Amino acid sequence: MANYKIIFTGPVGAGKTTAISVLSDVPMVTTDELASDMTKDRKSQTTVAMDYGIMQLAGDERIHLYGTPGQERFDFMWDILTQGGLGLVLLIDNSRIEPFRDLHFFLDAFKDFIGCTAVSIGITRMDEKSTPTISDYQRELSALGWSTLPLLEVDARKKGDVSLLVQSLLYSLDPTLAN
Ligand SMILES: Nc1nc2c(ncn2[C@@H]2O[C@H](COP(=O)(O)OP(=O)(O)O)[C@@H](O)[C@H]2O)c(=O)[nH]1
Ligand SMILES: [Mg+2]
Repeated sequence: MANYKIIFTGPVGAGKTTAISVLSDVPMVTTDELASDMTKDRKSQTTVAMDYGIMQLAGDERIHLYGTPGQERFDFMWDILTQGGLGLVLLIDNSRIEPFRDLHFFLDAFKDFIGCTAVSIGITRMDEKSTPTISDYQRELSALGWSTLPLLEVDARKKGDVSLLVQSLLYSLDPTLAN
């Protein structure tokens, strides 16, 4: 049996828990607990440890999906979570005040991992706030020297959207993987 591992990251509220739950073929394991700090204004639950789900592919292949804790005070876990990972899915919440800042922060925080694997970027909540646009992100990524990264508008609640994001990650790693 072939087992792969993908890590989902991004700021609190970007849709990591939602994306993993819509993709997972088994009931998702989550460690969401009541938020005890400033994030409680944003939503009533936040991920303090991690999310975990499994995507069953054709044949015996499985992709294990791990979500990082959204809050930066849990960043000590990121190195552990990425070990053995095939690549990273970065979700950016377009409705936050400075989404480009989030983009820079996460690309920088995971640069060592991305450098030896791959990343695909999904911009969420564009239904709530339509700017910056995907073209704006494209320009920003080009300016940062990341012009060839897969970049998609996604709604984390829609399985088709997040599946495409995962497929584009697999495709960028190995065009024969993403069938
Ligand atoms: N309107 C809208 N809501 C979204 C979108 N993606 C996720 N959500 C919602 O945003 C909330 C936070 O998502 P969650 O998965 O908990 O974010 P996490 O903190 O990254 O794990 C949930 O209520 C989701 O249903 C999107 O593209 N548009
Ligand atoms: Mg979460």
